[in-house]
Amino acid sequence: MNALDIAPRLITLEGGEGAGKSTVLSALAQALRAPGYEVVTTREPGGTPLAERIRELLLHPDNADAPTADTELLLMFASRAQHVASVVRPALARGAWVLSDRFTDASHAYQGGGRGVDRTTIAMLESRFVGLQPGLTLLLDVPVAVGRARAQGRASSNSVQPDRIEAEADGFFERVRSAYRDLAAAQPRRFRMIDASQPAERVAADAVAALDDYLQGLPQG
Ligand code: Z5A
Repeated sequence: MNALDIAPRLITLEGGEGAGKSTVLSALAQALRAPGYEVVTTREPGGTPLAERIRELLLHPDNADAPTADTELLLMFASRAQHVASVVRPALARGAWVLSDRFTDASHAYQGGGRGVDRTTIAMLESRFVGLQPGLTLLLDVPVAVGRARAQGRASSNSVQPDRIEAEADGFFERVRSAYRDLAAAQPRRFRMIDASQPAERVAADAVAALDDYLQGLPQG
């Protein structure tokens, strides 16, 4: 299996439902743009027109022919392969920073931890179709009940139904959270864990402080 190339300018945000990734992504983008860096903000599943269509297939709430765990995994990686080839790699190649709302760690947490897909299969797909690892990953950690209550609050104020994955039971999200925390513990140089149960401004401030700390540790140039 090929080793993953570490991309110092690729920063990813991870966490459970309602962790507040969207708010933090804007704060990080602003912090990086202030000194004049080019920043590309993107997300997974999605990030290109084709990958966004795969996202719709993945999240559609119609469970009559719901994807199996293997189909879900392969669709996540199909979306990611397209995203990496058409957005992430070209941006990194021209020297831009890429901020992605979720990346491969989400497959380790949701399909690995949540669905029980074996980690060797996920690692093989990551090596073959991604080949890249972020330099920094911020894990927004929040108790499942808190994150779900936020997501439900937003859904009811926008009158939208939960998508297929949001409709999973609490036990699924507890396994996802635990898998994320295990990933962070296993790779302490790449991961910074942020307490996302705090008020949104505090979470954003902690995330920007973690970014500053990361930038200080990078070689100049
Ligand atoms: N998925 C997967 O299974 N495998 C993969 O490989 C990948 C993804 C890449 C879609 O992802 C689904 O795909 C997701 C994982 C799976 N399934 N689930 N669940 P997504 O990232 O698009 O979906 P999401 O995690 O459901 O997004 P989200 O709930 O929108 O999370 P968020 O971006 O972290 O939250 P937010 O939009 O910033 O905030 C949610 C609400 O909470 C909103 O009303 C905010 O105003 C409020 N909020 C945010 N922060 C706070 C604080 N600190 N206090 C109070 N209220 C807050």
